[in-house]
Amino acid sequence: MAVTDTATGRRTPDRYPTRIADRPLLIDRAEPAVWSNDPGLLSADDLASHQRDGFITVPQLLTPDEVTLYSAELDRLATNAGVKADERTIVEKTSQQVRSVFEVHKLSDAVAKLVADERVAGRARQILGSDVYVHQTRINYKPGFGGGGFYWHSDFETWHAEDGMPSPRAVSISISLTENFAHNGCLMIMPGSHRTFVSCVGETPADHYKESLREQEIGTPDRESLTTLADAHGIQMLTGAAGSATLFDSNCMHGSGSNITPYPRSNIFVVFNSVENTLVEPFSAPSPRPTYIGARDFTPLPR
Ligand code: 6CS
Ligand code: FE
Repeated sequence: MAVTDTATGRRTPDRYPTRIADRPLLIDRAEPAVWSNDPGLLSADDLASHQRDGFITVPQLLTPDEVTLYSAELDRLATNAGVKADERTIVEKTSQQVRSVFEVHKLSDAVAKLVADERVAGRARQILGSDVYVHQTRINYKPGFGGGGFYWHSDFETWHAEDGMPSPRAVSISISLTENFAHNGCLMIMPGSHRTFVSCVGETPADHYKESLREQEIGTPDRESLTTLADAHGIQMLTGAAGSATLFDSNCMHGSGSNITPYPRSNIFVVFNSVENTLVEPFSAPSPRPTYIGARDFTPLPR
């Protein structure tokens, strides 16, 4: 199977078929997680653990003053009536609390500056071994007393099927702006799961992304595949102080629980894609998602 880019006529083979069969499949990943040994803020040990586990933790990425600055920005956006009414804002299923705001780097100059910061984009370039562009940014607020969880999934499975991302040569960074505890819905990752692509069952309905961003059902792995991966790799809880960060590979099996504590788990997520891995037509969806979820401006971030 392949997809043809209608703009260029370029045909791209589909090495990760998903949402096309009536039973799940486990496919060995062909590509590395780390694409260079370039020197930079990440040490050789950091790069080795990203290659092995699929993620790296950065205990302090932001200074306390920066945490204060970006937290104020998150509060401004969450309480801004225009932002709340914007199509890029997703509210919780069970309440009208803001769940996520997408394309936040276009809504906040401060976030745009952070995205391009060497501490953030530079680490992504080191891992991906190329120039990078922004595929997606979002704030996940996960408010106290009811912030919804995110069921197990591979981001790459969705970005491949619905956005047309050819290979898993993309990396996310989750920057914590509140303390991420085990009890308030921290990120959970199966270390090493990024080396296996789980092909999911169930065709992608047209225009289902809005609902999916509130509670994903299509593109979620079956329980047998999840059990196989959890038995093989275990589950690690990525806790950390405000200002800490986690870089994680696009194909990590990850999720997070709901938050019934009084303490919000608010993080900024930035997804960097390699300029060598730009989007083509969706591999398994009737049409691409809007560009505020899967960007189609492939302009590299300045070094
Ligand atoms: O579909 C997406 O692009 C978004 N959904 C999840 C559950 N994680 C990645 C991303 O934010
Ligand atoms: Fe995700």
